[in-house]
Amino acid sequence: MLTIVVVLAVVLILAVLFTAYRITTLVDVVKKKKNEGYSPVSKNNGLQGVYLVIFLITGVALFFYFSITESDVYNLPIASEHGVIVENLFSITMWVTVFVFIVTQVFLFGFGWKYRYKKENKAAYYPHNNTLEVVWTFVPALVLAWLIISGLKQWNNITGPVPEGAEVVEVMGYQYAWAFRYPGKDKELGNYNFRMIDAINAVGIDMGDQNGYDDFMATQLVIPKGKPVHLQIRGRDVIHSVYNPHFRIQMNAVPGMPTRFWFTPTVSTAEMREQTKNPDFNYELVCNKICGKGHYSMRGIVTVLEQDEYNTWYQENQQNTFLKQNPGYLSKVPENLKEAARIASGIENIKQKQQVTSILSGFK
Ligand SMILES: [Cu+2]
Repeated sequence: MLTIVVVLAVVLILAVLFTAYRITTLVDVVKKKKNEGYSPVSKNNGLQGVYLVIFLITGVALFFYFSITESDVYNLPIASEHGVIVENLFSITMWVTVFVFIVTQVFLFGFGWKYRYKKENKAAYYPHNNTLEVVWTFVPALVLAWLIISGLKQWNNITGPVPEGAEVVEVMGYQYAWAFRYPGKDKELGNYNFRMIDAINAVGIDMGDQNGYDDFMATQLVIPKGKPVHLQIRGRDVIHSVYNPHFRIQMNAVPGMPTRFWFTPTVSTAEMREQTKNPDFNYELVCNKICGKGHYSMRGIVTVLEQDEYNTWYQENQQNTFLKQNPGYLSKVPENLKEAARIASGIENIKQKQQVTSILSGFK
């Protein structure tokens, strides 16, 4: 009962308000008809039309001015194979959108000026045009489909099957740094287990998996030139993003959902230093997600080496396996794998051991 009363009251109040509004409008119309100088728009209507045109011309001029003067900032030299294709896709998309942008802005602001209120103007009645409908549905649909399909092709390529012999590196983003894990001598990354993550075991190397005993960690991403590099990406706390503009690469690092892609660097750090005439140049691996208050400090360094330099670097670093650096973690290795872990990690030198056993057996 109460609900009905409330609803009725609301309806009645609305009806009263509406009637009052109608009456005032009608009174206004009657009053204004008597007033000859009446205009439905404000006095500076013409001036506002001119403002629109000034805004259009200044906006478009500044858009081109900044695009041209700042082009060095966003047209960084390309340093990967697929970067050339990405750049091409980007340019085509850019030109298509620039064209559409200019045309729509001219219509938007130009028509605002052209069709500004004039007493003698009368609106034309133009309700429908089939040809126009078909053209502005199909042309954008075709252009967008083509842009998306050509982008998808490239996406499928870099996230698709990895070419044989690719270098594998695990990249772990966390608040606020990157951790890099290399597969070590066996070129096979060990499993990980998020329960194993702690202050030292940054990526959570699973001590139950034999492939992980020779894995080693690096403070920067070192990769060879001219060889496919497969990045296996993880996030530890929030979403981060692996980004480098020179390689034209970017991929989110998502907790609980490993991501990956592969690419082939084509310009070494040394070559890029020459090309940019900057002896301090370094490729950067930056986080492209605002991931927290320390986001700015997620600036990693990527070093691209010639293949032989890379081999030397790898051989030197594969001695420093995670387990050898942190032998305390041996206690987490299952009993039956401890011997294998000691040997694979280099804690125990297998050759020395063989020598000792053969010498000992000689005494028998
Ligand atoms: Cu981050």
